[in-house]
Amino acid sequence: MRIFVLTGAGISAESGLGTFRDTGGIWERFDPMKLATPEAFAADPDTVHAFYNARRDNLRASAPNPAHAALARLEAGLARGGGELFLCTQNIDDLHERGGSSRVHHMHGELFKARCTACGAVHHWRDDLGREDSCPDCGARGTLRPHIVWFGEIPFGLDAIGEALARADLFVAIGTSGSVYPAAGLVQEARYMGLRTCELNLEPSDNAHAFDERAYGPASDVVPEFVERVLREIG
Ligand code: BJW
Repeated sequence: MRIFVLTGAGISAESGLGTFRDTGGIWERFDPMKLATPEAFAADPDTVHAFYNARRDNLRASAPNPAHAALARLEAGLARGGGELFLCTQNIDDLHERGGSSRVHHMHGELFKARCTACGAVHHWRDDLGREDSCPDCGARGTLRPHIVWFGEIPFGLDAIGEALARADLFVAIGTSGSVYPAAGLVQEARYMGLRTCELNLEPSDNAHAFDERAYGPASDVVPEFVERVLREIG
């Protein structure tokens, strides 16, 4: 069996990382147009760096929850049976990796990476980032930006996503509101390709009608239940 899983901020909510659009979410407290666009970064890099430095602090202090661990068990279980898990996350955190997943496709980038706008090199970067920092590869100063996909930028690895969807049997969306494209359109692509579709979320998403199966509750409950059921089915 081949499963394509798309995760969103809801899977990391119980790890203490905020979601974006829930009540009290990140975009209720901060204006995304002033923080998560290339234009915002060009106009005021210090404010954008400060926002992501605070998010890095928060991520360093957080830990994976049972939903992340369950997806790692699913990856191992499917691989044992000759199947595959393609884990595609919109999240910029590293909680899937810390939860034990070995292959994670970060379509919106990674908070613990920085990219040089001069030479294009991507570097692991766990600490604060600012205009005083230099690129370890080319030495240019003030050219590093968060390795994150902002509004108006093209998500990473869309070809790999399309290929993985084309060879999957089941599409599962976990903890995502289904409001940011192109990720939000993947469930429809999956349907056109004939995949079964399943939503696991705290509550019905904007796309809930597009799913064949749905289970609602906190990710730390519904994801392990789903994974144990799949692992029993594949024996
Ligand atoms: C729980 C839970 C618990 C809570 N347990 N669940 C039509 C087509 C194509 C593009 C567009 C289009 N219309 C508009 C666009 C442009 C735009 C867009 O979609 N805008 C919308 C807002 C309308 N898209 C873009 O700009 C994208 N690029 C693009 O389109 O390029 C053009 C192109 C594409 C393809 C081919 C050719 C050209 C880029 C989007 C980049 C998104 N970036 C962000 C910020 C990242 C950096 C940062 O973190 O600061 O990514 S925005 C933010 O939203 C973040 C997330 O990854 C993304 C999705 O949010 P997510 O994960 O769904 O979170 P929430 O908060 O929305 O939902 C949480 C869910 O969890 C809820 O359902 C809760 O119920 C649930 N939940 N607690 C389980 N305990």
